[in-house]
Amino acid sequence: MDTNRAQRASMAADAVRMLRVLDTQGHSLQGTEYAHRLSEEALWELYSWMTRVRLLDARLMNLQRQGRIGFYGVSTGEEAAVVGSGYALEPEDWVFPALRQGGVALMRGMPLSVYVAQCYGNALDVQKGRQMPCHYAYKRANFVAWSSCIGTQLPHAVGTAWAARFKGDPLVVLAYLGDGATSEGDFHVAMNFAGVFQVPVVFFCQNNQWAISVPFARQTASESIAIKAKAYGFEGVRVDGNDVLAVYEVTRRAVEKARGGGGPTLIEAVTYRMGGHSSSDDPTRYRDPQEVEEWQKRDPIIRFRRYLESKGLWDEKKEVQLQERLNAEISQAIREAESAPPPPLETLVEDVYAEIPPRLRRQLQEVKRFTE
Ligand SMILES: Cc1ncc(C[n+]2csc(CCOP(=O)(O)OP(=O)(O)O)c2C)c(N)n1
Ligand SMILES: [Mg+2]
Repeated sequence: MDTNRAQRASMAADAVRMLRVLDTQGHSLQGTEYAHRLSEEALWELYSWMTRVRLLDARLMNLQRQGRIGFYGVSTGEEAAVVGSGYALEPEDWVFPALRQGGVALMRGMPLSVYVAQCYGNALDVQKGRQMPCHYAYKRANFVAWSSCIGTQLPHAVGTAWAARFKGDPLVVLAYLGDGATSEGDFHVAMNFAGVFQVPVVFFCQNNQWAISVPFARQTASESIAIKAKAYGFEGVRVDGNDVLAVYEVTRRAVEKARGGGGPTLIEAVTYRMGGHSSSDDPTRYRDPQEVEEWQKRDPIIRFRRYLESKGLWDEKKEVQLQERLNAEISQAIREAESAPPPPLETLVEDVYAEIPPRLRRQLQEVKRFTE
């Protein structure tokens, strides 16, 4: 085999086999080419982020159940995919999220109180209550608002990456999607354009096995999602999405490659949606509880905890302290969000026209007469 053919064959293999650093018991796999090189602080930081996301999801889902926020979608079971990929970015990079990557906004500097306020749509919410809950955006973190329409963020991400290439900005765009989004036209349009123009984008697909009630088996007849990249002329990599070290390593490599002018990569992180699709869903109506039990054994946080324990970096006491600290942070953020007023009525007519037209001013006055 010549070098190119050998390289292509190895790329195709990576798109089907699943790359791993830790086994399900948290043991480091020997001889892996994806061996990590993170400091002890970085390992603990990854663990803390995963734990923060899990606790935050549980607390916010409770707020939804109490009728204090309208809607919520957890990323429970997918924390390694979210945190491992987000950790591989630099501050100048851009993120186009899908439904479950709010944790990445936090990792990139979105304050927790602003994150919680987004779910309330109040005056602290930077989007002024105009988005559905869980559709976070934070400009200083280059974290772009998500449209609920599945897959639409992908052409936007590719356009942003293309613009960066034109301008010579050495930034990378991380575009998230779910397995369901791979059946949308926008996915294929984005992949094709990214391949032809070799833009610095990394597509990160959280294959959590379900798209609301549609199982992965009904989503594609391909061997994997990652292999779809081959048709568009670039690399696809399949990684164990519940192995935070593997996710980090694979994303880091893809980001480095894109930054160096090496073009796009499609990463498929194989994971599992442990909860319902959202607070509006009841998964017991369409999926086997045994399947959930099986995946619970592969819980990404427990797996990583075992690894940390084996390295002497985790014990019960540290866990209790961490959870107490995180819960206190979350409580404080909820208190701040709940004490904020609703967005000012003026926001109803702002941000569309450079100058508010007289007709909208009149309507605003009329609304004020009814509400004051
Ligand atoms: C274009 C479009 N079609 C259908 C829907 C309804 N819908 C909302 S989420 C979703 C499933 C998304 O599944 P996936 O991409 O796997 O992401 P996940 O929710 O599993 O993270 C669907 C079909 C939508 N929002 N937009
Ligand atoms: Mg899915």
